[in-house]
Amino acid sequence: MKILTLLLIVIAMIFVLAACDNGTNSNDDSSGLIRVGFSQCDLTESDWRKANTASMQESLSESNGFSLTILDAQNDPDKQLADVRNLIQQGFDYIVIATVQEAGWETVLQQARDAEIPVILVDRLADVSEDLYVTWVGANFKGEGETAVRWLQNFRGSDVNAVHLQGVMGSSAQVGRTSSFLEGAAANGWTINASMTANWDTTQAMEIMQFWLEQFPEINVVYAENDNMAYGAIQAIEDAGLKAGGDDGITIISFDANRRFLQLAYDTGKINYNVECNPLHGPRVAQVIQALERGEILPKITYVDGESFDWRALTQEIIDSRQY
Ligand code: GYE
Repeated sequence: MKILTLLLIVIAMIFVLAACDNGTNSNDDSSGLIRVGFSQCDLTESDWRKANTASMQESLSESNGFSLTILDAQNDPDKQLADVRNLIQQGFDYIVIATVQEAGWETVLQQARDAEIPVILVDRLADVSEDLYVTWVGANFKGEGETAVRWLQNFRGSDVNAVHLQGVMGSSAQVGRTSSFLEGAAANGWTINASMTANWDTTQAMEIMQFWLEQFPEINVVYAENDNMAYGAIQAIEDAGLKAGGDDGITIISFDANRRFLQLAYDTGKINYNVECNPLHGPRVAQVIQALERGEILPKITYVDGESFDWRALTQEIIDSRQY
């Protein structure tokens, strides 16, 4: 009789233990770390992106209580969707995404919601209903473009005969910076001879600029949507025996304000105006996750501020103080 009673107790205990572990929550992390899956649009696309990734790794570290997994979409929108589905299947506690493109996210973000995994958008937006992500941390790209347009108005007035190097088409930074430039050109009667994507890349920008310099000999402005493309345009301009920047060269407008390009502007004047876009999103994302862990409700948008730099106002002290 005693054996039967003992057996019944053991069976009962097995059922009780099974009920405690619902088995579906693969978020259980024995280390007690918060598991974060980060889908980065492209690890190597630009100086800005490398700084952005490093910031995420530094903030979402084990010493800060996180276990971070980063997947590189290599600027392939389809791969990024597959990467995020992979993160959903692995049952991360949070999924962070810097989208390659704003379009195409409705289905996969609904799958994340169905899996009860909060999604945080960083840097780039997704064209979906707001209930599919917890919050977005990034810069006001349209505002950045408006800042550049205002400076160009002051510097050149109506005398703008431009070419326009765009980032990856459909990415939030490209969408915002492009729309402001097109609106500014229309309002000021500026000529934009051509707009084309160089995918944030120096070599692609140099090749496109070489072609444009042959097609449009009167170019006096390059509007480049990031530093790496501005640098490619400068190389093409100088290879053609022309002057980039300064008071009397082809005016170069850029975005991101990475340290090494501010140094170039300070040393040589080759980038006339640079609008900062802060890539150091790691601390903000860590704060967002910790707030969510405390059950706090967050605003849908958290803009990060940036400065802008006229080459004539730069100092070595400003450059040395830059974090990226
Ligand atoms: O300007 C570019 C990067 O989304 C703000 O992407 C970011 C942009 C940045 O590759 O350099």
